[in-house]
Amino acid sequence: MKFHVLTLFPEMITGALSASIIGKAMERGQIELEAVNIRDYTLDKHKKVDDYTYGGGAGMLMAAQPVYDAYQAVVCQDKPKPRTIYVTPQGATFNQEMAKEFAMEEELVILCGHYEGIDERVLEEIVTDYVSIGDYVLTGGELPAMVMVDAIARFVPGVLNNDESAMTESFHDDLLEYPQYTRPAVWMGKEVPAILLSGDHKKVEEWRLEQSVKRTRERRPDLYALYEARQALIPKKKPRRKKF
Ligand code: 6GU
Repeated sequence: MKFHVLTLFPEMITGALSASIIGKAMERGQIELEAVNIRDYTLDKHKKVDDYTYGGGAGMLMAAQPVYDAYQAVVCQDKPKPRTIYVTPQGATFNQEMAKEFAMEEELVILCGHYEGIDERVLEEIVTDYVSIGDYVLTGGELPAMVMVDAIARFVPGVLNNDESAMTESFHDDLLEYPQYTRPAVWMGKEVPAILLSGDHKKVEEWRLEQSVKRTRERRPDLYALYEARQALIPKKKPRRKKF
């Protein structure tokens, strides 16, 4: 899968995403990441990409021309238009389902805004999806773009190893992860729950599900309500969970 990130700060994107699991996936050729500097496409002789807003008001706006030309440089004329995400607090809130859906695309363009935003006309022309990462305002779209690339790339086949993907796919829907422990068995006087040392796999699974349910109820009542509603619909089926 190929990501094209249109940004004024390409080094932010490539720097942060070349480490760890995503970096490894790029080395293996499972994902490609191209950060395109919108400034390289301005026709302004001073390399300016922003301008004042019509109608007045504070702040500057990214002009349509450099954004459109950067977009044209990454899309193939003979292929259908790729899905193009504009990262904006005015978008729909990003979630795991959206990550999964975007991961089915062969190519994805992610547009990062700066200043007070981007001229509406170029957005109308190229954007297919308006996506936010939550209800707070950041100084630019780069961090949200990185968040999305990371979350989407995890769903590309081969990016995660077996252990990592088993952790996400094989448990029970809508529940948070249970608490986990590693050696030593006693740390600062605190003991690992005895059941985890018992070797009784059935008991361990029951304990983990119980802990997941308790944790979800306490920390994410919104998710817990979903879980309960789903359980009520499928009373006979063994509960399944997925990790967040
Ligand atoms: Cl996608 N962009 C900006 N600038 N701020 C945000 C955001 C996006 N999502 C949450 N806050």
